[in-house]
This record gives sequence, structure tokens and C-alpha cells, in this order.
Amino acid sequence: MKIFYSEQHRDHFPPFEVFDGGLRVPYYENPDRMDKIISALRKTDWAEFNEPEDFGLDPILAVHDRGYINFLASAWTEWLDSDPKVAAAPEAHAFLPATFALRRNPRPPKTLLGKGGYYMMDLSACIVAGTYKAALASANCALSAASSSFLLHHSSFALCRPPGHHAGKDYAAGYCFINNAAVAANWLSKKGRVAVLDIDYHAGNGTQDIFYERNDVLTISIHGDPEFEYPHYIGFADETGAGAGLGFHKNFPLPSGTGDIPYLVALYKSLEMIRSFSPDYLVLSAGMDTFDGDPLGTFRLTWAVYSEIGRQIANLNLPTTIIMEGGYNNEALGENIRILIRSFT
Ligand code: SP5
Ligand code: ZN
Repeated sequence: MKIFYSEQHRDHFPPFEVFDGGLRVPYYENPDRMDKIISALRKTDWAEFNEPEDFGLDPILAVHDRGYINFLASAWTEWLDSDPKVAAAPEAHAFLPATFALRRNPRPPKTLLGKGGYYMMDLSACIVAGTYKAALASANCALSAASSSFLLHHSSFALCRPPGHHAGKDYAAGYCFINNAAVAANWLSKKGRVAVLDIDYHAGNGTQDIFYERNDVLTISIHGDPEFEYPHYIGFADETGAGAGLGFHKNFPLPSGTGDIPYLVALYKSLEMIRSFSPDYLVLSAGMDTFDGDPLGTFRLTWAVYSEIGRQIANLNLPTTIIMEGGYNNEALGENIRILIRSFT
């Protein structure tokens, strides 16, 4: 199986994020995650690592707002220039705003902090010197995997870091800056019908937002109920699309403590919807934070169930572009991914 990976992600490693209560904690979405996955995949006889191709900005701007991408490109240098304390010890800093736009009366902000609060949704999407380049390389991994699925009619794996499914058209959120799965799905939608299945523990709010009014891309997310879980404001069962897209989005919000069996029930319902949509391509947002023991999740999925999840999705028999999203139990992450994706080889 072709796996697309770039070393560029290492330069995106913020020194902290901010949790609920204002607690500064080490950045959970760290480079070690990739190392764990790579070492698990290197032990197989089917993983074939490739550098991504550069697709340029066009396929990214087909999904994201230009003002937002410009903000990502310049935020760090503007932050560096704004404060001598940052310039004196850049490695100890990250750009984050402390005021957020409610967007009741949006007007394009001009200052860096204004733009930060407008284009960022939370305190986990920290921007450092390497963030923009890493996000571009991550999107290029997704596009290279999509292109490979298209050309070879086979499944492929984009080892994306930073992840993408929380990023909307014009906002960063939850470790995500460019929505890799949405960029790949939109690119594939020019070639055929596309379904996106999001199995990260958190609701795929960015992907939901981006395709909400479209009927040519079916989007489905299975996740912790936003009634109690991040991202709190989106991912509810009654959100099913709008306009032409009505009926082309589906959320499966599940309770805290969800185990293998109820999870598989939601998965089977998702797969039925995908079958009746009859797509040509599948994009799988693969987050492993559903694992029992993930520090950011509450589900109780076992190691063995990832094999069944992978087998069931692979049974759709579609060229599947698998996109890495979350998963923060680093010790288990590599094996869990290997177990999930081996059915697609
Ligand atoms: C891609 C992805 O999985 N992003 C997840 C972002 C989640 N951010 C959550 C921030 C709130 C942290 N609450 C921590 C509770 C720990 N028990
Ligand atoms: Zn997640």
C-alpha cells in the first residue's frame, strides 16, 4: 500500500496547548505520534513509503478561504515581530489569541490578534514557525494519496500531521489548520462521487461545515456526543445538511464509555448509507482516539475491534483514501493503525 509521508511535520511542535480551565499542558498532537506509526508500518511487508507531490495552493483554495490561508502563512512572523519577548525565545512561544469572534457581525479584522480570534476556534490550534509549511505538506500527503487512489484504483494512506478534520473553510481548531480530508474529497469529487467517513473520536465539524450544502459529497461522522464532548457546538444528530445538501450529512453522536458493540452498530448504519449513495471513492478520516485509554477520549474500543472496523469498511470495495487524524495514546497508536489499515492492502 502506498503511504504518503513528509518529514516537514517535525517543525510543527508547539511547546504547549491550553486546556479547559486555562491549564497549559504539553502539546498532545506531537511528532512522536508519527514515529510510532512509521515504526509499526515498517515491520509489515506491505507498507511502501512515498514523498508527497506538491499540488500548489489551488486545491487548498478550492476548500479554504484565501484570507484564512494568508493568515496561516503570516501569523507566526507577525507574532515574532510584535513582541521582543517572543523574538528572544521563539521556541518557548506559540501564537494564540485570547479573544474570540462570535461572528454575529463579521467584518474582516486587520490586526494579528483580531485575525487570530476570527480565524481560530480554540486554544489547541497553536501556530509556531513551522506550522504553515507542515500544514501544506500534510495537505499534499492527502492530495497525493487521493491522486494515487484515483490513478491506481486502490486504497492509499496519507500519514497527515497536522491533522485536518476540525478545520473549516475559514478557521483552525483542535490541532487542525488545513482540512486534509476535505481537500482530498473535493479533489476526488471532480473525478467521481465521493463519500467521507470520519471515525475520529471527535466530531468532524470542519468537514461537516465544508460540505454541508453539497449533495455530491456524502459526509458521515461517528463520535463522542457534542452534548458533553469537544467540539461542543456541532456534530448533533439533527444536523443532516442544508439546501441541496439536505440528507447528505449524517452524525452518529455516541455516549461516553461507548464500547465495541454499540460502535459497530453505528458503523454498520454508516456503511449502509454509503452503499445506497454508491460512491466511486471513499475518504476515511482515521482517528484512533476512540481507543480505550486514549487521554483525550472516553470510548472503550479494544485493539481487536480495529481489525473488524477496517475489514467492514474495506468490504465496501472502494478505492479508499485513508487520512490520519487524531489518536493520542502514542504507545498504542502504531499498532492500532496497522490493524485498521491492513484490510485495505
Ligand atoms: C484531531 C483531534 O483529535 N483533535 C482533538 C482536539 C481536542 N481538543 C480538546 C481540548 C479540550 C481538552 N479536554 C481534556 C480532557 C482530558 N481529560
Ligand atoms: Zn479526535
